[in-house]
Amino acid sequence: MKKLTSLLGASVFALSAFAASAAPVNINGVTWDPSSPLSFAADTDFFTQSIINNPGDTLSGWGKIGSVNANSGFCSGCELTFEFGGFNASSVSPGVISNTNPDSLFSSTGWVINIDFQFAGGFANFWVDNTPDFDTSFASSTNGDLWLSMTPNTGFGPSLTANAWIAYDPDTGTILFDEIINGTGLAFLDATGGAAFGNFDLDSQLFGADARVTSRFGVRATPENLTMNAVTVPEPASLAILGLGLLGMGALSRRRKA
Ligand SMILES: [Ca+2]
Ligand SMILES: [Ca+2]
Repeated sequence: MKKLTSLLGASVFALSAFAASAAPVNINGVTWDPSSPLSFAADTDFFTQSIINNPGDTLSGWGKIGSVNANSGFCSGCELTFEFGGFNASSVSPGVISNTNPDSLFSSTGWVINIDFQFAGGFANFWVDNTPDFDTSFASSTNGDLWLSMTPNTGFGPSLTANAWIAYDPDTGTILFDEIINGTGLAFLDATGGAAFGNFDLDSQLFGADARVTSRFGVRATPENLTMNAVTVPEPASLAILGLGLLGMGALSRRRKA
């Protein structure tokens, strides 16, 4: 057991040493440096998403990744787009109502209400397209080759949680769901497939998830964005371990010769 532990320790050390010395990796045209402190931080300032009014409504959206590790030239001659969907609102819980909150100044009625959203289910897909055609449409966001597919990690309960200040009409008691002032969202995702699956499937985040996604949305969210953070490796973990195995065999054969 002690030997196994030290072997594992050596593999982890070798793996991280390998990552630290690695050049930027290129997976189907998408390049990034897995050894950067952020490893893989994808950001987009444009995305479309559906509006949730009631429990049972489904959240979906799509868009184009604008930068990876703050580099907008991460996909030369190609584009990385995404879609998400199937996030079913399991609860929509109204809270505080205010006309003095700074967000209320941006409401058409002068009033806002705080709403907590929780979701169940869902999926996310990333597509790399070598004939870039993104025009904000769903079709142009979901063509090309599947780069990464993900499903929610439900270690913290819901598949997605969000909180938003939304315009409120106190005269009629109506929540104006299409007038979102300021919102944030959080989800943890597990990689399930796609060309970059092996680079992401490291269980590096809370609850053993592979990625953490945060979003800001609404008229006061500047910028409106979607950010995904993940720890990645330059090559699929299984290949890296195979490589280590070959290194080990090399060491063994050298020892035999001596
Ligand atoms: Ca496209
Ligand atoms: Ca995983």
